[in-house]
Amino acid sequence: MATAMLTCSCCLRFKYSPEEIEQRHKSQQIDRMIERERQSFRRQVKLLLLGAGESGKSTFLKQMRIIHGMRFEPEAVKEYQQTIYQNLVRGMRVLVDARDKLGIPWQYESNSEAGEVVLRTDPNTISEPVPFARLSPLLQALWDDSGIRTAFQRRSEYQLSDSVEYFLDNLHRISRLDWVPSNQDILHARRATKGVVECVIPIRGVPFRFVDVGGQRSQRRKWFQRTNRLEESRNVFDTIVNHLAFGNVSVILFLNKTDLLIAKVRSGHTDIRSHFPQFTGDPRDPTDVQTFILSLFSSVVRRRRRSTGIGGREGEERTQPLFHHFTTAVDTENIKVVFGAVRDTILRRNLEALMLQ
Ligand SMILES: Nc1nc2c(ncn2[C@@H]2O[C@H](COP(=O)(O)OP(=O)(O)OP(=O)(O)O)[C@@H](O)[C@H]2O)c(=O)[nH]1
Ligand SMILES: [Mg+2]
Repeated sequence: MATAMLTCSCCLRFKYSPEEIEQRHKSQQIDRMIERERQSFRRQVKLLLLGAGESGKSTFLKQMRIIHGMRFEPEAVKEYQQTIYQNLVRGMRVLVDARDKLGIPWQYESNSEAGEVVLRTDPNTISEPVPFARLSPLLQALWDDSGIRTAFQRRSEYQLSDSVEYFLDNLHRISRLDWVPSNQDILHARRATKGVVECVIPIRGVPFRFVDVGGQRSQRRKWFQRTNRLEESRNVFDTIVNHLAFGNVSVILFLNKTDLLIAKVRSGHTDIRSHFPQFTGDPRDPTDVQTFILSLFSSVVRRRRRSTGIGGREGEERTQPLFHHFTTAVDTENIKVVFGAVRDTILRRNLEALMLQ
């Protein structure tokens, strides 16, 4: 067999014209390219980011870009800048409205007028540095008012975007006419994902295809009336992990917003037992609360997941371990460490699967 493949070039000279040789060469090149593509497609890792709205899926994807050295294009940075101005105006409108509805008095009565101005401002009209800089002294005065701060502390009683505090604390810097959003600012920028966003990042020579699926908004509104965000997330996880279509898929659970959870538990403003009376640990101990939350999620895994054959016989029914990580998606160092572990596991399994083929 090996001898049949040893085509000597002197024979070719007699059999084929130079054009034919050139064509054969080209055709071989194309074959090799197709094979390379096929190999790369086989090795491709597809990562679906699923979860409730506002849980941090797009933020995780932004981190993937940052960590793997993919810069944000100037146009994208400009869009984030506009989003951040709007996040700030919207956030303050929610706070002013909440202060009023909760009946919290102003610290300085003069801020009542500033509140009115902000309520009358359409966030969509504030997308450029100059109009934003004009409005920002009012935003600052309001943020400094203890009435607004009290309303902010009671944010669990209404819906306020998680990044509002970060942006208001950085208002002075953001109001400068020459301000350009940093990576940290971009990570906090909040814009709901519409539809599906895909992004391929080569990692250690393997293409990772990240698919970011926007949270289901229509259902979310329904959920707000009867559940809290944690329950909403658990419902989404239940649907995914027990879904037939995902029987063969590895699931990694990211319990995100660890920074906010720790701050909340330590602040003493809320008590997990008011939502989950079955909690028996110390409500002021973040580790106790995290262990409990993890058990809430692992307890919904009903389906015996189908083994892919790795570490077990092909088609054998067995429960796959549930990998989990507590994450803070806005913290690049944290995501670097977590993703490093996830990446190594995925690449190892990928290699094992290829060797079994
Ligand atoms: N403090 C903190 N904020 C976070 C964290 N993860 C995400 N956020 C913020 O939470 C908000 C929502 O995050 P997104 O990434 O837009 O959420 P999503 O899951 O893509 O939401 P949809 O697109 O609506 O499905 C953004 O303002 C983020 O900056 C986190 O770990 N800690
Ligand atoms: Mg999103």
